[in-house]
Amino acid sequence: MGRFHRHDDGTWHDHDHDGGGRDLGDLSAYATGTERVSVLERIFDENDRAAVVNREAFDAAGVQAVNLMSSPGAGKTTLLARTLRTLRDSGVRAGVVEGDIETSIDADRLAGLGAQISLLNTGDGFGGECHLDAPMVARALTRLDLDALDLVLVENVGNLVCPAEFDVGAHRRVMVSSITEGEDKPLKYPVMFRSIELVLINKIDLLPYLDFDLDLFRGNVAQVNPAARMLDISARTGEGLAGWYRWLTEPITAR
Ligand SMILES: Nc1nc2c(ncn2[C@@H]2O[C@H](COP(=O)(O)OP(=O)(O)O)[C@@H](O)[C@H]2O)c(=O)[nH]1
Ligand SMILES: [Mg+2]
Repeated sequence: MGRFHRHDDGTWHDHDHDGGGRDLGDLSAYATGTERVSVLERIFDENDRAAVVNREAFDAAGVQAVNLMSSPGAGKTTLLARTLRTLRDSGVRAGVVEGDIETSIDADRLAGLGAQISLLNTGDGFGGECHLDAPMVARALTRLDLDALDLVLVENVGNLVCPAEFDVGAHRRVMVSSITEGEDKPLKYPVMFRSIELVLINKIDLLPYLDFDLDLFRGNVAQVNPAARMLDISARTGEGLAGWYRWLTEPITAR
């Protein structure tokens, strides 16, 4: 599943080879015309069907699910660690699907914070995929007791391309973009920035040390996704996180 996937430039990519991936260009070496289209449609159909099943499982258990995406190192796990503590203190029962190609480093960092954690290593039987797909998340959900949860946070594999293209069955998508990554990323990765409803602009504590132009970045986000909400945060200091907790728990407290 999820072996071929679509890139922003319309080419396709094969990731069934020791995690490295192989560029297939327009796939003309494999198939042509309607045959090619049907292969790709089948892959996305299969993912989308599994995503619907995941969402139904969340809904049946009254769980709100959020897909958290970013490039590697933007601060997803740091943010999650802080978030899990706050959720625990406010009585929100949280679970995490922790997606990484290899290692349990992040899952270990999130242990002991009151949340159920289900680790998914895509290098472990999933071909080293650069993203989570819905069937993988379905597998991870078998290790969570959804009936005992209010919220599931999915930490996707760090990547600004692949995760945007796979619906994992979450209700909402959010990305962390740190100011060390530069202002141009919304323009370079528009599919990702278009796929989300909230951008957490992270590492704002580093602003005095960088030449990052916050207004330029915000303008670039708005250019590719005018509806996107943005929040300046520091997962390190906790600055700006009140807005994040409000966004995260709104659907739960509104019930
Ligand atoms: N200065 C600063 N560093 C941060 C912040 N958030 C994360 N980091 C650091 O960035 C690095 C990568 O963070 P991590 O949470 O592992 O990112 P992930 O790969 O997206 O999960 C770590 O060294 C964190 O301590 C922040 O808000 N400010
Ligand atoms: Mg991480």
